[in-house]
Order: sequence, then C-alpha cells, then structure tokens
Amino acid sequence: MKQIYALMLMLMMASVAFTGCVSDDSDDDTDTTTDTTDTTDTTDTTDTTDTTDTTPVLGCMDSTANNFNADATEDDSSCTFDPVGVDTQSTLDAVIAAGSMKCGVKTSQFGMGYLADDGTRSGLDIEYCRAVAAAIGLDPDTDIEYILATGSNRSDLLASGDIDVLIRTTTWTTSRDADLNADFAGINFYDGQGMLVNLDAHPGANSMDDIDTANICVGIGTTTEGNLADYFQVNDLSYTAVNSADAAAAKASFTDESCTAWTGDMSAMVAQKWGMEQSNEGAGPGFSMAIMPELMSKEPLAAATRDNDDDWNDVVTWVWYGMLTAEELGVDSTNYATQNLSNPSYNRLLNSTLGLGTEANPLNQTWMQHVLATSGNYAEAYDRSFCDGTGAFENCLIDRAGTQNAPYWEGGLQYAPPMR
Ligand SMILES: N[C@@H](CCC(=O)N[C@@H](CS)C(=O)NCC(=O)O)C(=O)O
Repeated sequence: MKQIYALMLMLMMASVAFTGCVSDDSDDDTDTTTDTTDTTDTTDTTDTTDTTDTTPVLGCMDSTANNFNADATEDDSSCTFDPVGVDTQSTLDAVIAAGSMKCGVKTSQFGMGYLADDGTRSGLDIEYCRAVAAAIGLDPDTDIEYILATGSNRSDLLASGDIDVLIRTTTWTTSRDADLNADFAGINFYDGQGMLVNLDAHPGANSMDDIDTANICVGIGTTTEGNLADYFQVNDLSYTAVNSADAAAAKASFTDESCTAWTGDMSAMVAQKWGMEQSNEGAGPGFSMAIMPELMSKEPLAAATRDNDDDWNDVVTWVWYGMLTAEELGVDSTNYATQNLSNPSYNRLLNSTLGLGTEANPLNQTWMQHVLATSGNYAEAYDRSFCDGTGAFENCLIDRAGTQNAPYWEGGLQYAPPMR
C-alpha cells in the first residue's frame, strides 16, 4: 500500500535560527530559593549593651530555607533549599501508584502517532510510549491512557500533570528547554522542516524559490512557524501564513486551496501527502503535489517530562537508548530470551536495573526484556512504524537507510551512550 519516499535528511541543512513555540511558560516564579548570601546583615544596632557576654547561636537564618533556625543569631552558611521547581513526588512513583500511565500523543500522523478508524494506534511515538510502560512493569495493552496533545496545548498538558510524558513529534529547542516546564528525553526521530506544494497552483515548482508569495498553511504553537519566517526572510521570499489549529484544519485549508503550500516536519508532510493521495478512493485531492527538496530546519523530535523529575526522565531516556543498544548488540524481540548473559554487555542490557528507577520503585532487572517483548529494538519499531514491519524494511513510507535515523555505525545519528 505504501509508497516509497526518501526523506532526504542530511541534505541542505538550513543554517537558520530557530524560535520556540508559543510561550506558555509557567515556570518563571522560581529563583527565590537560591539566595543564600543575604545573611550577613546580622548587626543589631538597637541593643548594643548586652551583646558582649552572649554566646552566638549558630544556624541557618534564612526563613525560606528548609532548616531555618528562628533562634539563630549568627548564620553559619548551613541553609539548604529544595531545587528550583522540584516535584514532590517522582512521576514514576505516581504512575506506579495509579497503575496506569498517561501518554500525550498525536493521532494524525501515520508513522509517528496515528489513530486508525478501527481504533488501532501506530507509529514510532506509540512504540516508544508502549516501551516505557513495559519498562516500568505496566501492561502496554491495558495500562496506557492516550491523551491527544496538539501543537498548542502539549506543554500545558505536561505542566498540569494531565499527561505523564509527552511523546508527540516535539522538537527539542533551547527556549522550550529553558522556559517551559519540560525536560527533554530520548530523540526518537531526527527530522527537518519540509514544504508540501500544490503543483496545480505552482506549476513545475521544484524549489522554495518557486513558491514566493504563496499562502502557506502552518500549525499554531509549532517550531514550524518561526522556521518558516526565518527561512523566507533569509532567502528574500514572502508568504502569507494560513494559521492552522491542528493537522485537520491545515489539511482542510490545503485541500480547499485556501493555502497552496503546507509546511511542517518532513515526516508529517510525507505522511500527509501519502494520505491525501489515497483519499477519495485513490483519486486524491484533485491536484498534484510535490515536496520541495529543501530542509528548512533541524527538528530532533524528543520525548519530554516535567522539569526536575529526574528519575522519571532517566527512565524515559534510557528506554530509548536501550532499544538502540539492543539493535547494536543484535538483540531483538525474537532472541532477547536466549542471549548469553555471561557476556557482561548483554547482562547489563537484559538483566540489570543500572540504577534506574526511584528508591520506592526501582526498575525490574529484566526491564529491557519487557521493552523488547513489547516494541522490539529500534530497527523493529521503525520497520513496524514506517515500513511493512516484516524486518526487511520494505515498502517504507520513509526509508531509514542513508538518513539521520540510521544507526551511527551506518553513518546516521542514532547513537546510545554506554549502558553500564
Ligand atoms: N516538531 C514541530 C512541529 C510538530 C507539529 O505539531 N506539527 C503540526 C503540523 S500541522 C502537527 O503535526 N499538528 C498536528 C496536530 O496538532 O494535530 C514542533 O515540535 O513544534
């Protein structure tokens, strides 16, 4: 069914600056807890007569500190503070207590996060979500609550606790890391921004230069908005943005030709083009389409957890690295149970917590075996998400070989730090 498109990653990486998404930062009321220096002003000018024979009481004199001593007369630099924005409970412990995990995903993008008419979910984000659930001892089939996260509400859902983890084609950027209540975890797909063009409206278009002055559909709250503005400015092109609340709105505008080009992550543009070509019983949208060769940005798509939720963030991160490491060691869903565990590398991967988890809920030693039983290694998850899933990487919507998502030993960027 699927058609083959090469993703052309690593070509023409645009040297443009990025902007983050719509700022819904809720993390600005913080750095009040670091002020340990204002304790020197202990001079009591009203009572100079009875100080000579008073032994100073040493202690922490900062009333905002955890160990504030109201009786102290001399600060001894012992004040301790909670880390800024600290979560009182690890999300891992909360998820285990609840017995289910809320995963923020998208439903519109075949290959990453897709909900079929029959209720089946698929894609690399879904594989990742299921793998995390398996790693922490949940049943991926029954114990995951999928929550739709859109481009514009995803960080609010995460900050408010409506989701435990966001795995939804979210680009890791500086300002998101710094300003949103989010920490990034495993990069499950290296992407870049692409442009899908209506060729009837732009006959013969084969480069971005050919769509100067176009109406371009772009998702609200995405990195896409800023990259588009930067790229067109730097290349002395102009456009009119048709702002779209979500993929469905953008698709509606593109198919009714309110916009004659649509920009987003290349993986999304490839999937949308394919989907539209299948629509109307294969007749398509009524015009021909092409994806322009330029990549406008770097879009490393990463999972995210809340700030200062380190044990949970570690688990989410290392589930991904575990899937990559398994691929590197030749371990997959079919052979993980028969590996020689006297080989230390295999033992560490398949039979060790490596310190992951919380004090209350350390991971089970066989956590990676559960991950492999559920989603397989990275190659298997990729094959199932983008290709036929036969293990041969055939009929892929997006080829893996030769792209940034190839493993590092084949020249790609997918690389796991040592698991030891
Ligand atoms: N990776 C980019 C873009 C991701 C994104 O949300 N793209 C839009 C393109 S229209 C999308 O997929 N929207 C779908 C939706 O919100 O349902 C980001 O993190 O901002």
